[in-house]
Amino acid sequence: MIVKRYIVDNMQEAMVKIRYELGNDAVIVSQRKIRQKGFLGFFKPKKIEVTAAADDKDKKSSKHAVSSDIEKEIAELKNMVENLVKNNKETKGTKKSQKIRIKENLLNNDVPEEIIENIIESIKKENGDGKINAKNLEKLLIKYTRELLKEDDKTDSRVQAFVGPTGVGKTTTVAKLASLYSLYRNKKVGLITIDTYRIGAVEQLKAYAEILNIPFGVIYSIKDIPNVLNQMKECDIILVDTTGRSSKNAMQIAETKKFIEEIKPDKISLVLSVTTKQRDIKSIIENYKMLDYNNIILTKLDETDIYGSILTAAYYSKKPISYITVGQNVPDDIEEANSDKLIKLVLGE
Ligand SMILES: Nc1nc2c(ncn2[C@@H]2O[C@H](COP(=O)(O)OP(=O)(O)OP(=O)(O)O)[C@@H](O)[C@H]2O)c(=O)[nH]1
Ligand SMILES: [Mg+2]
Repeated sequence: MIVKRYIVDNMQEAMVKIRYELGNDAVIVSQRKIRQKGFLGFFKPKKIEVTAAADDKDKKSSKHAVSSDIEKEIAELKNMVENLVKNNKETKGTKKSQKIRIKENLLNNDVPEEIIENIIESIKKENGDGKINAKNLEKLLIKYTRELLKEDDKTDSRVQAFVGPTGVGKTTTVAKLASLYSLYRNKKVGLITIDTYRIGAVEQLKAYAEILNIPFGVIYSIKDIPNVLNQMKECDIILVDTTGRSSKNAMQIAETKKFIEEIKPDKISLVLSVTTKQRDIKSIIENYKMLDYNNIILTKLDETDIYGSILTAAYYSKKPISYITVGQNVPDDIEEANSDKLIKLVLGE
């Protein structure tokens, strides 16, 4: 028995290939519509995955003894397929149908309507009255996405604070960065936490400090700040972990702000998980503006295939994305973000 999988545009094409390769007695085992990964996949027509099976003997005999009738039939089918493909190409590419497709597909990907309208407007503006075909749509999308996904300046600021909602991975990210700086970049790193709110939070960061054999300090109240910072005066890099705050609770964020104002970090990173709903990302980004963060770190990219939230985060914050994290392992699962990498994630390869 031979089983083969075909990725085709339509069933006629599948039939031609199956008959030619597996013979007349081949049977179709399954067929399903498939789509490519990433945003660009949404703009491409769906393909069909067809699995066909044939007896080994059938294939050999039929392949060698294709009768002229079958050859004729194949030629006809080929012709049909070519015509179909041609017609398809001609009907695609009108401005209206592309616009509707962009909208539908981005909505499917959970991208907020406002961003979609903005994308369509930019493409319309850029393109004038010209016809949009799949190819220049791709180009414009890449261009637009690149504008949104600004590069981070990547300066290693001395005092860096990490803020964000509960459970997004702030402490884990701080531990990853502490390891990178101390093990790979030979920096003297100090760790500080102001999270004395969640049970076990102090111990969590302290454990990493002990493994890395680096100084560790806890800020219980604002008056501790000068002292704890002073203990770390020898450090090249000081990473400050904070309490997870619900973005809906402005009072809690204001509480963190009091500490941040006194610590005066050189850089504040807003840590966000890409598994967060798009609408929530928008409100987190807005409500945390109170803390005047400089850049964004996106976590848990390993937990999803839909990367629309990268675009959402960049669009609403207008801040660069500095790191992405891709798993629970310290320190391995963190990567510096750059525009090319982010564009690939958002739009697909
Ligand atoms: N899959 C995955 N899990 C992650 C990632 N980063 C962190 N986590 C996990 O997310 C959970 C919460 O991580 P923490 O670092 O404690 O999150 P936090 O933001 O400090 O949480 P709070 O201090 O409670 O606000 C842990 O189980 C981490 O292992 C990541 O990139 N991918
Ligand atoms: Mg934490």
